[in-house]
Amino acid sequence: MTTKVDGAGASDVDYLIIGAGMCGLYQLHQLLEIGADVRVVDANSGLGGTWFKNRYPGCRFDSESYTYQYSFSPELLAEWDWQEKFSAQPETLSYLEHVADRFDLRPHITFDARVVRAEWSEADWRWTVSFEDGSQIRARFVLYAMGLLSVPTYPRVAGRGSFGGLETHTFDWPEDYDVTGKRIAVIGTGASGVQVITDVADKVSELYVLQRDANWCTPLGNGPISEEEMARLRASYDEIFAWCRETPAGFIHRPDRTLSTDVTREERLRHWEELYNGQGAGLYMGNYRDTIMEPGPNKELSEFVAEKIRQRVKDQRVADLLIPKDHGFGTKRVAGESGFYEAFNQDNVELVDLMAHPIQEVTEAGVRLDLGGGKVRDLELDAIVYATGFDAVTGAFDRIEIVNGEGEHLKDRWEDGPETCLGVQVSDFPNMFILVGPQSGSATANFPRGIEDVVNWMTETARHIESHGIARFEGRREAEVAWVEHVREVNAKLLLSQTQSWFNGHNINLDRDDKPRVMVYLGGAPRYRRRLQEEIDQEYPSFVLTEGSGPRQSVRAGSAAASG
Ligand code: N01
Repeated sequence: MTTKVDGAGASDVDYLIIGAGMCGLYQLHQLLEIGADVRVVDANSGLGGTWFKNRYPGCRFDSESYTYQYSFSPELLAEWDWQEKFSAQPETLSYLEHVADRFDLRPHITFDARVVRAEWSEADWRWTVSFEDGSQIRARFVLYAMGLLSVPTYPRVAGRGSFGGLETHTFDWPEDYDVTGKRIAVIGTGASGVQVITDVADKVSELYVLQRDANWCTPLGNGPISEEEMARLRASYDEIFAWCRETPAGFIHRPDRTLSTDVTREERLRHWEELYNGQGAGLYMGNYRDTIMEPGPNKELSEFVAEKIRQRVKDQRVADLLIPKDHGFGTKRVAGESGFYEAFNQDNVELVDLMAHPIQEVTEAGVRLDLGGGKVRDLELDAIVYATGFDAVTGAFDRIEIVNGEGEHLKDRWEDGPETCLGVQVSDFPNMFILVGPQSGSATANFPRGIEDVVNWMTETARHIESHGIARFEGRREAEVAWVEHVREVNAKLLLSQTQSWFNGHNINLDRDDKPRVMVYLGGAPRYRRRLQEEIDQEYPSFVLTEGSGPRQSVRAGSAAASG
């Protein structure tokens, strides 16, 4: 199937995938299936991406397990039993390892291979990809599958790095670290912080939760999956995947077409009570749709959840601090929790309000808080855990020098925010495909569901490339401008686009300015899938495809053979 390009310079490989996480593994499998010449490289020493790295206590996903798996293989679906409704990191990693073994993917993956530079040559239409150790691979096409959340960020506080005990980001948690009896501070109460805090609270001697802004959390409703339940789920996989294909975020939860104002307050509250006590992200994703679009309904829902926090936390001063004041419920990603609020009822757990008492510095013994008026408080600790999030979406791209034929760096191009052609390419960066990145529908969906859409599109596109002898594939600038505008318009309909979170490119831990960026696509997975399919059906009108074997032909092909 693979047509080797016989241009000026030979390639080491036709398709180079960067990242051996959930997306990269599936793309590898699909390209092997069509007989493509493909290799995966990953900076880590093992596969799994997010699930390889995040080993902090309590790490799990908040998608229902049976929706967080590949759907492409009936045999795989038949043989894998999920143990918990919301699988923890070790089980998810085992699943991905099983997939790699079952489909014999490992021989095609190179580990410990951190990409530092990728440079496009106009002379022979190849990417030269350079690694940290100085080695290089030349590829016709480079496919980026590096994850949205693979570059951790740390607070810019004095003394960081000088602490004598364990000082770690959740992303880099040392798996063999035993928290029993330790004095620990966790900085940050996003999804990662909430999980680690809940998990360690009853094991440590002292737990200090250092919170800047509070985040909304709802009960996850986790529990074991019995054999009978597993059999029932397995028998329903076709319907489950078909249903997830039609929900905006690829979850089993789907926004209700009913408006909250269409029902009585009594009915609303009853419905919210059911959703709160149900499973997963129902209150967030399966609610009356105006609750995430209109400030009034959102306020009422926020008050409902705030009251739950007041009921669950004994000390009302603490409860009040745990109720977000800067954003409404569901206008940032809501974290699933399993006893997070009850942890604050324990004597060994203290919530520290960083808004009132900011961190002055990290010392050799722990964290020094600024109490104001020249007073300080020293927290003596064994471990400091930064649950402070990521340089999300574009961070992994920024870490690589990606240079086009004009010598332009992608990082510079994206300085004021990323611009992509349908989330899969960037104009002037030919033969570079983005599988997971900005403005892609894969990014905000239940991940396996979202990436299947993009990988399936990429695989069809690779088929087209090979069968039509395409040497160069490049997003059109006008299509890019139109896509960014579309994403901006669609996103604006949701309150999510108005808050300060990684969804909108905010991260004040970074040195760059904190203005909002069009990072993610909130138009929903079905719409995104249809948009990508249109490209296939209409022979890629948003892209310039050049047939031939290399630049010499392109002179002629530029007008004659370029399709679309
Ligand atoms: O990161 P975050 P995360 N000083 O950015 C605080 C996925 N995920 O790793 O709100 C003090 O959400 C920051 O405070 P504030 C999921 O997609 C999924 O928790 O900015 N505090 C916030 O509390 C999620 O959205 C799962 O004021 C600082 C926290 O750190 C994404 O990962 C589980 C600070 C960062 O929260 C990221 O989640 C875990 C500073 N200088 C993660 N800087 C599941 O599927 C930041 N903070 C369940």
